[in-house]
Amino acid sequence: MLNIVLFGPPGSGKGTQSQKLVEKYGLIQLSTGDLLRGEIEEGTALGLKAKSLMDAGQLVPDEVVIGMIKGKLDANPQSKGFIFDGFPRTVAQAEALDNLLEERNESIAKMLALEVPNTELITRLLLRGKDSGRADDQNEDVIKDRINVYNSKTLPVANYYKGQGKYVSIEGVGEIDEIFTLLCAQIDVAMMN
Ligand code: B4P
Repeated sequence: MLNIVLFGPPGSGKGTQSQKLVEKYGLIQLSTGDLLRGEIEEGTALGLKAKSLMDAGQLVPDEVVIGMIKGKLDANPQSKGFIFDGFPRTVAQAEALDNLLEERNESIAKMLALEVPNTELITRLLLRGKDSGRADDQNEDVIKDRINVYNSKTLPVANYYKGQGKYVSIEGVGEIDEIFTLLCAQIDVAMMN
């Protein structure tokens, strides 16, 4: 099984690249953002609780997203591996993920971290906001709040994986296919180990 964490600030291309990686490698994408938006669409109690936090650019509580990931791991025991997209976003989530994988005799192979400057992130998200209907992409202040939350709560997750020797920085500005090639090169190496 090959398990990859695709990491980066909001708008760095995690969702975009995950879809291409799924197609090429047959891995399962676990995007906590997509899972939460699914709950909102279905009008579940969890979705209702998550919506106000997401619209304001804040993180949903750790136990909620950890529970969702556990459910998906349990539901896909035969998977070739997972791409964790937008998860973990806190050190507590990273620790919980390690525990969940350890219980299954699995581990994270690499964290691939997309590096994109803030100005580019804001431009991309405002552009997506024009037709995505996502409230969190439509207001520049909310986007800036999301970047601030990323810097304070999520960036420490990079150090967590650096400590395990699993962190790899990837240039996230450029053509989508060029960035995809950089990611694939890292995944191909991980698959050989
Ligand atoms: P997410 O759904 O994870 O949203 P995101 O980080 O904003 O998106 P992503 O980074 O995947 O977007 P992409 O670059 O692909 O999270 C939304 C919210 O959910 C969070 O704020 C939080 O409230 C909650 N949440 C999710 N996970 C959580 C967790 N684990 N814990 C707690 N709360 C959680 O795309 C951005 C745009 O850029 C697209 O329009 C794309 O076309 C464009 N783009 C991509 N690559 C490009 C390139 N190379 N050049 C130009 N444009 C590009």
